[in-house]
This record gives sequence, C-alpha cells and structure tokens, in this order.
Amino acid sequence: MAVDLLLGLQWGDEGKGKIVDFLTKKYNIIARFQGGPNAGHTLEFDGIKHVLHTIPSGIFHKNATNVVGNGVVIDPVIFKKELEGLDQYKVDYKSSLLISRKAHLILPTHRLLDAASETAKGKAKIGSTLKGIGPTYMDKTGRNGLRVGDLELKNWKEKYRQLAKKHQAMIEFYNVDVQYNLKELEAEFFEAVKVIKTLQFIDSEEYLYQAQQNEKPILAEGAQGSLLDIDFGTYPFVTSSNTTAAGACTGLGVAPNHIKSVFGIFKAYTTRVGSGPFPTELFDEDGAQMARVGHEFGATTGRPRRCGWLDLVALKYAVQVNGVTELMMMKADVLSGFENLKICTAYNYQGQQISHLPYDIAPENVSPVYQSFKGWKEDISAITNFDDLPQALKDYIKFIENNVGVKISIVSVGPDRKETILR
Ligand code: 2SA
Ligand code: MG
Repeated sequence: MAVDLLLGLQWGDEGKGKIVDFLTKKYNIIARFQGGPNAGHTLEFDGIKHVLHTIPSGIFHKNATNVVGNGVVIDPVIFKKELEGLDQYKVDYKSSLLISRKAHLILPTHRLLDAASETAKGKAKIGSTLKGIGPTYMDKTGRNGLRVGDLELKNWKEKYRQLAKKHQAMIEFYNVDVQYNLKELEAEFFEAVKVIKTLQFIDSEEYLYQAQQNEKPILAEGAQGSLLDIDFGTYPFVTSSNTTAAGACTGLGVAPNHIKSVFGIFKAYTTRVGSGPFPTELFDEDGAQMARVGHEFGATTGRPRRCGWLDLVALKYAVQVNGVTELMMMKADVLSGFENLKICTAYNYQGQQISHLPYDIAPENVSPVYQSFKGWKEDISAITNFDDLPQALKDYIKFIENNVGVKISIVSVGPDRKETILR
C-alpha cells in the first residue's frame, strides 16, 4: 500500500514528464496533485514530441489510469484542446482519465484577472503564464471557487455568473488596459464544459484510497518545481500551489504515512522562466550555450528560459523539504562540450559564507560561491550504461551525491524515452 511521488526540485522544467512516462509501466495510476495548464510536460517517443498541460503524463500508456486530483485547477478550454491533441493518437481517455469533483475550474475571467494583476504590477510582475492560476487559487482559498463537481448541479451556471460578475468588477478596479470580449470567451468556455462533462468525475480521495487497499501502485506527478512552491519557494515569485511533497497529501487526499519513495528530478544545470531571483544565472556565452543546446523555451508559453550553473544550496534545500529518497538527473547531454563546469556550493551572504537558503536570495543579498569541474567533449546521448559515461561526468555526479546525500538513480542523456540510463 504505497504512493510514490515525483517532483521537480528547481524552478520547473526539470523533465518530469519524460520520467513519469518512463516509469509509468510500474504503476497502475498516475495522479496530478497541483498546478494546472501553467505546466508543460514534454514527452518524446517514437519520433513524436507531445506536450501535456493538465493531463497526467501516463496518458499514453494503455494500462495506466490517470487522475486529475482535487489540488489541480482546470481550464476547460485548454483541457478540451489537450483532449483533441490526444485524439490523433487514438488515446482512449474516456476510460483512462478521471477527474476529481473537488478540482477547481479556471474561468475565462480568471485569465483576465491574471493579466490585469500582472499589468498593474508593472516591472514587479511575477512573469506568470497568464493562465489564471493565481486568481483561481485565490478563489479557492477565498471559498468562492467553482468546482468540477458543481457542473453536475442544475444551477451551476448561476454560480458561474455570480463569480464572473465579481471578477468583472475586480478587473475594473485594477484600472488597466485589458481588452476582452466576454461573450466570445464564455461561448468557448461553455462549449468546452460540455466536453469535460463527457469525462468521468470521481471522488479522487476515495478512489485512491480504494486503489491503495487493492495494492495498486500509484505515482503522484508534481508540476512546476520546489522553488516555485507558494510557501517554500522564492516568494512572491512563485506559483500559487504547494509544489513540494506535502502538496501531494492535500492535492490528492493521500495520507502522509502512505507515501513511500520521493523521486526528485533536477537538471544538470539550472533554468528559470518568469521573474524572480536566480543566484547562478548566467548572462554570458555559457548561459547562451545551455539555452541553445538545451532548447530552453517554455513548453506552455514559448518564453526563453533563463539558464545558469547548478545550485547545490538550492538543491539541498529542495531535497530536505521534500524528503527526497532518489535523485534523477536530467539533460546531462546538454553539458557536453563545456571546457569547465561550475557548481554553486555556498552563498556569500551578509559578509559570510552560508550553505543554506536564506529568507531572500535576491541578487543584492547573495552571490554564489563556485567550485569548478573539468568538462567532457564526448556526445553521450547514445550511451546506455552508466560505466561508459565520461569520467568527468561521473566525477560531477559523485560530487552532487556526496553533497546532497542522496543517490542519483537515473541519468537522462536525451529527450527520448530510450535516452535514459538506469543505475
Ligand atoms: P503561474 O502562471 O501563476 O503559475 O506563474 C507563476 C510563476 O511560476 C512559474 N511557472 C513555471 N515555471 C516553469 N515552467 C512552468 N511551466 C511551463 C513550462 C512554463 C512556460 O513547462 O515551460 O511555458 O512558460 C511554469 N508554470 C509556472 C512562472 O514562470 C512564474 O514565475
Ligand atoms: Mg515544463
């Protein structure tokens, strides 16, 4: 009776989608527990590249049931598009995709509010994905939200109208230039709701409890990353949900003592999309090389991602907060060809060297302390055996493991399912 957990340890885009897809054969159920269409989980197999936003990454496997948990926020319009994307691959989602009645819905006006709030913030904007994530979670905690289960009620449109009316007043209050045609947006929304209603709604906490009773292995799939966690991330430059391990308990209704393995995914370097502090960010050719070789563009918005060296201070913090039991290192291939590599092992902070994450990691407060490593030249993407990796990469990996105190069990050397080295 166990639930395993898979999480991103940095600022998102660590490659969670690929690993969930890779691990799915071991699990009966894949469950998303937070976030929404702000996520972009990229899967590649058989020469096909697919990006998922709200739908769990187990959807392409015949024997997996995919659960969208109560902690997720769903935009019916985007969800419908995702389903249409699956249609071309003949995915039988009517039987393999289940949605929690307690998941909250993103209204068109939530998206508008997101835009208004970002515009009003000006230079201080969060750099949100503009998917309405923040406003939807605000309505959830403010106890005003519209939930998937409401769609089964006769009067759900009344509830919708009340909420949308409140939002319109709020948009006006922001007093910024947000152009919209609500009639069109609503027509699209109601159309999409019709499609959502053809899917199976469940009480996901009960469903997952029964699955555990029946010894069905469950994998909880995180979105974004630990440093974007609403409590433990680089607030206010975070997303509006708990992306860390605890979020799986509240976002699925799974009891903490039923969580077994916690898989922590990280990139061999660091990226961040959107605003906010990033101590190891590079503004030179090294950063440009990571972006170029790693194709570092947002999978949802297409925005260029900021790139930098691996930050062990932040990684250790994430491992600690999540109770990570196994590490998985992604995109090692992107580091091929660097003469030297660097890892940040401490911060200079208020005249001292510290090795923990302080309250504020803004550039004026911290500067990274680096250790240098020898690079490697070889193309490693065809390597399937850990022992065959270049010695310089093995040294790099050993250093991380020794510092963080957790074993790296998977090294990914390319985007395809096949380009995955198991230890
Ligand atoms: P939001 O939209 O309110 O959640 O934005 C708040 C912050 O969280 C960041 N965020 C992300 N960071 C990395 N990846 C994300 N998913 C997409 C991807 C992003 C994209 O997989 O590439 O396509 O741009 C994601 N979602 C949210 C966001 O940048 C803000 O800093
Ligand atoms: Mg992503």
